[in-house]
Amino acid sequence: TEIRSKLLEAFSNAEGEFLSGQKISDLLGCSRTAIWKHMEELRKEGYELEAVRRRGYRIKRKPDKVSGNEISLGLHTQFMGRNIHFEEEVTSTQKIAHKLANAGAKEGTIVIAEQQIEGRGRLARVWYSPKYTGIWMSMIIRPKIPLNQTPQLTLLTAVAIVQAIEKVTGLFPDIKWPNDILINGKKVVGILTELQAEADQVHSVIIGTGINVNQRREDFHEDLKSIATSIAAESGEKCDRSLLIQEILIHFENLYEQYLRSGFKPIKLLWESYAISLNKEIVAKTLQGTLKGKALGIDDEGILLLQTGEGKIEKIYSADIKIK
Ligand code: BTX
Repeated sequence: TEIRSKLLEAFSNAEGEFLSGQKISDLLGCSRTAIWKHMEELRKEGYELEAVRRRGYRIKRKPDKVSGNEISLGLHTQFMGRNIHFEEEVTSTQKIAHKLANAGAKEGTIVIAEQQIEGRGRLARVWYSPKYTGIWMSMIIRPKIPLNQTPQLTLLTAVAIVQAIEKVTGLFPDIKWPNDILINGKKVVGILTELQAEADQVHSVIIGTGINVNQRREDFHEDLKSIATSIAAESGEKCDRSLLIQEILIHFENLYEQYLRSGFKPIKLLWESYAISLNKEIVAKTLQGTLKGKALGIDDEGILLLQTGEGKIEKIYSADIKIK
């Protein structure tokens, strides 16, 4: 498998161009017969390969999977996704990420699965995560920021995902504070940010993202049909999940580095450009009760400001909101 990952790395660096058999065998330090065997294995796993006399090999298409190989091949990040923990089926990628974070996993480690059987949303709600059609991923990061700033990371993640979806699909998603991404008014993405922290020190932040990618409309549960959608259902085209993951990771990494350098201000501006709830009448359901008013915007911490009456502004830290 070490040869295998070196081989994929070589193809990744070649960016779709041909690699000669000689070059590969020099790089990997093994015979051309051995290389041919590895190429055969890749083909069996669903890679579409092309071999041309005198030019060599190239990968035409990756299989529609999200195991580590498909994500690593062509990934241009420094640290995001450089360690990938993949499992076919898990209870929840969040659970695994918490364990890995505890055990000292490096910043940028991601946990990804083809299916979750106990995928979860906020407040122990269920997140449907059916096999092969979505992106069920948790990212581990270790920012040195105060606890009260961590909600900003949810907003930053939302911006990264929207940018990635725009780039890969040409769709224009909207963000609904704090953690929903919608297309045509229906939810395609949910984000769950969890912390490992003590007193005022953040050890790790675990950002779970659930993205409906290739479900057909009829695949959604009866109770989700009216509120949820997928990228493919909206664009009419199947979407390459590993490509979308790569774009999310690179956009996230860029925004996150900017955030660590310059704070939340530049991210806030971007976030506002995608937000649909601003300056609208909304109903916010919080754990303390329901509030109605006009969403004025977010403050510099990422907290929603709700004007509930003449000169009265409430700060909303967490809620489900409905736009009237
Ligand atoms: P949330 O609490 O904002 O949203 C959960 C609500 O969304 C559910 O009550 C339901 O109404 C609706 N819902 C459930 N499944 C879906 C779906 N597939 N598409 C659209 N709407 C749905 C949002 O929580 C945060 C979700 C994070 C999911 C990721 S997946 C990877 C990681 N692992 C894990 O267990 N959770 C995160």
